[in-house]
Amino acid sequence: MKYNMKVLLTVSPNFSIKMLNEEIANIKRGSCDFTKSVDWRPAAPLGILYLAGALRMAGHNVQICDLHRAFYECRERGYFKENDLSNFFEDYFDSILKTNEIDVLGISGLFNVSSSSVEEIAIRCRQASSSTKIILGGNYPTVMYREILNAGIYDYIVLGEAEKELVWLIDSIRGPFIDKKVYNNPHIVDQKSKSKTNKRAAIIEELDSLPMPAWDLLPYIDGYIENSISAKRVGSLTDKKSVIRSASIFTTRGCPMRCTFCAAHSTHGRRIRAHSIKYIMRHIDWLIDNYDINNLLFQDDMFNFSSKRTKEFCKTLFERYRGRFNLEFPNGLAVWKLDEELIVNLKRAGMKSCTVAVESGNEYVQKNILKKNLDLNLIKVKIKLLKKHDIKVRAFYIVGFVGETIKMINDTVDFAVDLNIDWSEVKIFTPLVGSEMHEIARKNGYIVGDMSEHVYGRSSVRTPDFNPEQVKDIQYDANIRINFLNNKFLKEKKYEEAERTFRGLLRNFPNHPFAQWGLWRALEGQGKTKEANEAIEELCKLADESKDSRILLEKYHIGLSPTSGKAYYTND
Ligand code: B12
Ligand code: SF4
Repeated sequence: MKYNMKVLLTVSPNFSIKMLNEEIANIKRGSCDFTKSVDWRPAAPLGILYLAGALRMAGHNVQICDLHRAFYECRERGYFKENDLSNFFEDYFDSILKTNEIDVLGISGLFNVSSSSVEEIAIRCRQASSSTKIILGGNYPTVMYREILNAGIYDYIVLGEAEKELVWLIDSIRGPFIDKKVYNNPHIVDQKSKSKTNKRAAIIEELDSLPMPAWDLLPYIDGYIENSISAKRVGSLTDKKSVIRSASIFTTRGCPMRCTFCAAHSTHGRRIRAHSIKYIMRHIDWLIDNYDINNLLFQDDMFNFSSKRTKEFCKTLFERYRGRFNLEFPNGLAVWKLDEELIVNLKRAGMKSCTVAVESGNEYVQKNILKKNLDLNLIKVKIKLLKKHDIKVRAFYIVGFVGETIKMINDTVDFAVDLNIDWSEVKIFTPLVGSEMHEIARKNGYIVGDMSEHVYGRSSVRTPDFNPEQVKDIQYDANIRINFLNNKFLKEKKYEEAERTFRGLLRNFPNHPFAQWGLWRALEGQGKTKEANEAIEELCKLADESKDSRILLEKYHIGLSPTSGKAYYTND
C-alpha cells in the first residue's frame, strides 16, 4: 500500500469548450472584435491553494495545474495561431499525466460555464490512466452531483468546503472498504451513494484550523501577483505609481444575505465564520516575506459584516504596516454598514477605492425580485460619504433578471447615469446553479440553450418580458452611455483622471474605440495637442480596420471628419 499519494489539482479554463473554440477561431482569423472580449486574466485559484495546503500537511505530494492561466498565456503569446484546442490540452495537461504517475486528479468546478472544460479534462485523464481516481469539487458539482455522476466519468464528488474531506477521502482511498466509508460520509458522493438523501456541503467551523493556502505550489506565481484584474483597475482608478503586487485573501467565509441570483451559499453556507485577526496578520506577513505584496484583494462575500471587527482589523493593519497596502474589495462592501468612522478607518488602512454592488436601480426589483432590498436613497448617502473622504467608487449592476421588465432594466441604467461615480460595471444576468433565480428560470423554461455553453456576458434567458438579444443590446448601450459618453471625469473636466482611466482600459482592451475616443478628449482637455493627435490617428486606424467599430462609433454620433481627419461628437 502506498503512503504518499501523488495528487494533481487542476483548474480548467473558466469557459466552455464552445467558447474556447470560438476564441481560437477568432484568433486564427485575426479578428479582434472588442465587443466579444471577456476579461480572461487569471486569478489565483484560492480554493485549490487551500486544498493543496491541507493535502501537503497530510503528507501527500501535490502538484497544481491551472489550465485557465495556461490558456490565457497561450492566447497572449500567439500559440493559437498555429495550434488548436486539442494541441493545447495535449501540451499543457496530457503531458503532465504522461510524465508523472498521478494517483488522484482533483478538478475544481467553480463556474457553471466551465462544466464542459472540466469534463474534457476528466475524460482525458480517464483515457490516459484507468487507475487514477478522479475527484471533483466546487460550486456547481456541490449542487448538481447526481446529474454529474450519472455521466459516469468521475469517481467522487466532494460537497462544499473540502479541505478536511478531501484529505479524509485520499487517506481512505489507500485503505480497504472505501465504498462503504464514502457511503456513510455525508459530504462525499460516488456512484453508489449518489441517491442518498443526507448528502450536504461540508462547512469548516474553525477557519483558523486551516493551513495557509499553498501559494508556493502555484507555478509562475508572479503572473498572478503582477497581472491581477484588480491591479489594472487600481492603476486606472488611483494615483498609485508604484509597482502593484496583489494577492487575494479571505478573512471570512459565508454570507447571511439571501440574494436570489447568488449561488455562493450552496458551497459556503449562510453563516459567517471568521478568521481571527492574528491568523490574518500571520497570513499577510507570509505574503509580504515571500512575495512582497502591497495590494490586498479581499474576496470575502461580506468582509464588513461586523463594524467592530472591521475597525479592529483596520487599526491592527495600520499599526503593523502603516501605508504599505492598498486594500481592494472586489466583491463589494456591505454599503449599508458603512459609517463615517468605518470609512476613515478603512482609508487609513489603505482603501482608496470601493466597490458597491447595487445590482438594480429599481426599488421593486431590489425588494421583490432580488430580495437584496438595498435602499437606493441610502446608497446615494453612503456614496456621498465615500466621496467626502476621497474614496473612488465603482458600482456593479446586473440587467436581465428573471421577472424584470424592460422599464425596470432602464431604471437601473438611469440610476447609474444619475449616480455619476467613477466607474460602473453593468453585467448580464446568468442563472447560476444553486441560486433561487436559477430554479425559477428552470421551472418556467426561461433558460436558453445548455448551461455548459453559456457565457457570462451574454444573456441566456428568454422571459415573456425580453429576449437575450435585447438584454445584450441594453447592456452594451448602458456601458457606453454611463462610462464613456457620460464619463464622470470628462463631464467634470478632470482630464488627468480621465486620461488615466482610458489608458488603463486600453491596456486591457487595446482595440476599444470608445476608450480611444475618451483618451483623445482627455488629452485635448489638457492641451496635450501632440498626444491628442496621435490618439485621433489611432482611432481612425481602428475605424478603418474594423467596420464594426466604425458603425458603433457612428451609432453614438462619434464621427471621423473626412476633411480634418478629426473625431467629433454630436449630441443630436
Ligand atoms: C474569487 C472569485 C472569482 C475570481 C477568481 C476565481 C478563481 N480563480 O478562483 C474571478 C474574479 C476570476 C471571478 C470571476 C467571476 N465569478 Co467568481 N467568485 C469568486 C469568489 C468570490 C471566491 C472564490 C474563492 O476563491 N472562494 C474561496 C475558496 C476557499 O472557496 P472555493 O473556491 O469555493 O473552494 C472550496 C470549495 O468549492 C471546494 N473546492 C473547490 N475546488 C475543488 C476541487 C476539488 C477536487 C474538491 C474536492 C473541492 C473543491 O473546496 C474549496 C476549499 O474549501 C466566489 C464566491 C465564493 N464565496 O466562493 C465567486 C463565484 C465563484 N463567482 C461566480 C461568478 C458568477 C463569477 C463571474 C461570472 C462574476 C461576473 N459577473 O463577472 C465571473 C466570471 C468568471 C468566468 N468564468 O468568466 C459565482 C459562480 C457560481 C456558478 N455556479 O457558476 C460565485 C460562486 C459567486 C456567486 N455569487 O454565486 N470570481
Ligand atoms: S450576492 Fe453577495 S450579498 Fe448577496 S447573498 Fe451573494 S454573497 Fe451575499
